[in-house]
Amino acid sequence: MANVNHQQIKKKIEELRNTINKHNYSYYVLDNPTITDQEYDLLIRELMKLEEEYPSYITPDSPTQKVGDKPLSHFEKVEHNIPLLSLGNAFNEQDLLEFDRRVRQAAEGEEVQYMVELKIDGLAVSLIYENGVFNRGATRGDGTIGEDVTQNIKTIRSLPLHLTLPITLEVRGEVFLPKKEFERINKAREKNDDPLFANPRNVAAGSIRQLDPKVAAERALDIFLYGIGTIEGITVHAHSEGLEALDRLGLKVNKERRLFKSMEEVVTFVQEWTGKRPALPYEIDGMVIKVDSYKLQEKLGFTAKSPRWAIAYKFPAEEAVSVLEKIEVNVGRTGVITPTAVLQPVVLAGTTVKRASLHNEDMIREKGIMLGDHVIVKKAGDIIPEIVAVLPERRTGEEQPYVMPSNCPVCGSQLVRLEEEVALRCINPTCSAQIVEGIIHFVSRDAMNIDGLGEKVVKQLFEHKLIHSVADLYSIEVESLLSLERMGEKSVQNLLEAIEKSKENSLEKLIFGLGIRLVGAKAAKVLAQRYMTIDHLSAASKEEIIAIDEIGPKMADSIITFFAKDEVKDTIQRLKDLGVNMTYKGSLPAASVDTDSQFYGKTIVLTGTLHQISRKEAATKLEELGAKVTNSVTKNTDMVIAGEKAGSKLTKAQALGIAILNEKEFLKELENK
Ligand code: 3B8
Repeated sequence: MANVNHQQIKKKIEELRNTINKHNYSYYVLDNPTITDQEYDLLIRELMKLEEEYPSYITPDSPTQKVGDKPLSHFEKVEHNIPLLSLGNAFNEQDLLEFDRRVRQAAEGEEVQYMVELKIDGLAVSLIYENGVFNRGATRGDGTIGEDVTQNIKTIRSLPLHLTLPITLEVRGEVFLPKKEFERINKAREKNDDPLFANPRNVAAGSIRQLDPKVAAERALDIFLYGIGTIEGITVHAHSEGLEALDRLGLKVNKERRLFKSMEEVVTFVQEWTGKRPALPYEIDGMVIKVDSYKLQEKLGFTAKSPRWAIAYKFPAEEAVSVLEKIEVNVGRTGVITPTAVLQPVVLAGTTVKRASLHNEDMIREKGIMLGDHVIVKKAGDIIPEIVAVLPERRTGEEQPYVMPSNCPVCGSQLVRLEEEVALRCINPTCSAQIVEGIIHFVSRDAMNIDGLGEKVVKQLFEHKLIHSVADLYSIEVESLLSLERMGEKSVQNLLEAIEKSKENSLEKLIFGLGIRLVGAKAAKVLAQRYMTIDHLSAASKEEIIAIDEIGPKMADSIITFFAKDEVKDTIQRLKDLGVNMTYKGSLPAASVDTDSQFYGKTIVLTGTLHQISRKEAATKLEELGAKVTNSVTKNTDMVIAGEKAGSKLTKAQALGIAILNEKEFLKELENK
């Protein structure tokens, strides 16, 4: 009896899944809903209820598994079987014609067909389906090693968790965030006073790399698949056939693709899209042109980084016209005054732009910018928008010249322009803007890394006079934190724990956090390794500091000036008294050995005659790079460098499957290290 029941339930679950999958496909892939949202919700809820009651029937490919699993502690690294390369770029028609010429040379007079696709501005991923079931999703990473982001990929609604055929396949595609979704997320963040995201691409990349898949699930990510890594069970001869196969398997393939027989037609098509791009519901940053025939692709092959059979045509950076409403000035951590243009909002490359950096006073003068001007705004890559030029022909006479303030907008003290600098600075060390920015820097990730202490909370604490300097962070009390707006008991507890934990940081984080002018995170580490304690560092002479390889005279000067200040001495003493660690805890660099070298730590045998370099020289170089050079080939040998007439050692290495470099390859590696 119970058995029969179970059979029925299993069947019911399977039916529900099939129905939901069909609707998912219609809705997310075909963009053609077949039921209402309410009806869909009912189906999902029914399935969830059954699965909750009978958890043994939950399968990894159930549509309910798209809402986000438990958080992970880290991402596993995965090695791509076939590297995920990136594309070479073309910026104009000429670059495309040059590409065409090289392709035709390889084609030797045979007909060439080009597939032209939209270049989705997202993040490249590799997906594996085993016997038709989604098995793993990974980021591109460096092309060879990526991260396993299966849990997050699974939350993408348009991605089927199983294919229409039980085949095994590795497929590549681009995860992206639709423009509408980007706007929805940013609106919500604005309401919450959370910092806004810069563009959809960043949100997509950030969401895929979230350890908590619920975050990814909440952001309606989408995906287009555009290439096959490996496929078993289906034979395809051309890229266009491959895309059709992906389409039939239920995967989302972009429809705006076309095949052409000449590059002239390609150029026309690409130009058409330059104009049509803003109307798309997602962002593209160019077009991809691919040789269609796999045979010709194979013949063309690859360079070190990209295929020779494909190229990315990059659209010129998008520009828009706006009106400069006013110029705001901000005081940075080092007192530098930066003017920011406040613009009438305009949509640029899918995002609304309201501000643009003006960098400094010189730039305002050089461009002849006046308040109220119509200006051309450009977004260069991911970076903050910039004002390219003003449109003087649109002036009405109402525009006003802009004069930089002569006094600090925060503390009111007179601004100065230091020698050889374009920037105006507030040099009042007690200027509250600088203090606040300094504290924000101190708690930031590469510095003391105090979780839960963002810009907002720091400003709040400062405004409520709960902190005046970084040292105050370590004597802050529970009650004062609880008195702040939007600070619950849980967040206060977490914050105090994070502050406490930061006391244990290794010295380089403190050095960086102190915000010594010109000392970045990297220099901070070098200093920490050289001096081991803050006391040694603060007592160092300029000559001694300059003697360090990575540090120049300007930085040395800045370090000396910094530690000579009374308020710095004071702060360090207070931090020390409050229990903040002042010693270096990391590893020391093995006397100038580059651990990144591919020879580092390897056991290497040199054999045969080398022509460009003597055996002895080669051995010395290898040892300098951290290798151990030995005489005989054994199973412990990692690599054999074989010159001319290499004999039995080479044969043995081949038999043992040991990596072998010839002289040319070896010299090339030495150059690259
Ligand atoms: C080879 C082919 C990289 C890509 C490629 O929409 C390669 O094809 C690639 F090495 O990155 N963003 C596309 C897109 C990206 C790539 C591609 N096709 N449509 C994209």
